[in-house]
Amino acid sequence: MIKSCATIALVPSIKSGPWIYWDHLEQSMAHASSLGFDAVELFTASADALEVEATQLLLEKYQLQIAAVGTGAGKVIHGWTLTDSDETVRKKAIEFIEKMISFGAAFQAPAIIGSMQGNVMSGVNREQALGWLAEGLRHLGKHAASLGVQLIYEPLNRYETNLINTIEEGVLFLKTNQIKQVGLLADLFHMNIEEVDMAASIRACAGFIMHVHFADSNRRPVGNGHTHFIEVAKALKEINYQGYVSAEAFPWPNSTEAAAQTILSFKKYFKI
Ligand code: LER
Ligand code: MN
Repeated sequence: MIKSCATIALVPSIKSGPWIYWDHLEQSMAHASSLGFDAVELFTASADALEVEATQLLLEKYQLQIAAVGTGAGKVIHGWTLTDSDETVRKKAIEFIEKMISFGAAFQAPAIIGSMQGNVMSGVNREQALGWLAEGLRHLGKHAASLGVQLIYEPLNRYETNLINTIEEGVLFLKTNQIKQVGLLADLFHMNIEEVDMAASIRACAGFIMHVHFADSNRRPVGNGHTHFIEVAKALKEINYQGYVSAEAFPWPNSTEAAAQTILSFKKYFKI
């Protein structure tokens, strides 16, 4: 069964980002729950930004799961990535993500590595950067597996990384480097920019897709752009995808309407 999810960002310094809810954890959870969402995806400043027990109580109160936790704050706040040319920075990135994996594991939720992958920096050759990425993912994948959770790697569009831009390249990278404990995130906004045929790519990556970011072509909530969701949903059902479609979209025109539009689209494409 494919499940619904909405993103909540609790990092004030990145206010312009593509997240449905902002600022207030409990209010956001209450609203998501009232609309019938199954889960929330959290984007926090650090692994200790939220108290585990208090968060657990909120999840019970609002009958929600945590679908995943984002690690991007390590880059947006501190500038750390897994492919920085400076070894001490790469170590900080690893430590930050390890803690986020442990935080997520308290809720049986996987961590996502998106912007923390970084870029091939000037002065670094591509093989070296991909080598650091492989090393980092292998190490972090083992940490996640030791805690009984998945680790999810997210290819991003060309304006956000020059490492890996399509999910098919992502599968090839994981296979070539024998990174067995890591799966992929199919972000439908990035895929709309990079893939030749979104549905065909989803079929080609069957077995690797562990999480989906649900946004339209312009990154507005699904239904406000021109992506062909009938085809996308058909492909996800065909590969027997059983995870979340998580709305990582701009809160357009505002959070409450964005959430309502998302659940409407979720029902339209996945509940038939
Ligand atoms: C960034 O564009 C993105 O899609 C996030 O999920 C990764 O941090
Ligand atoms: Mn994403």
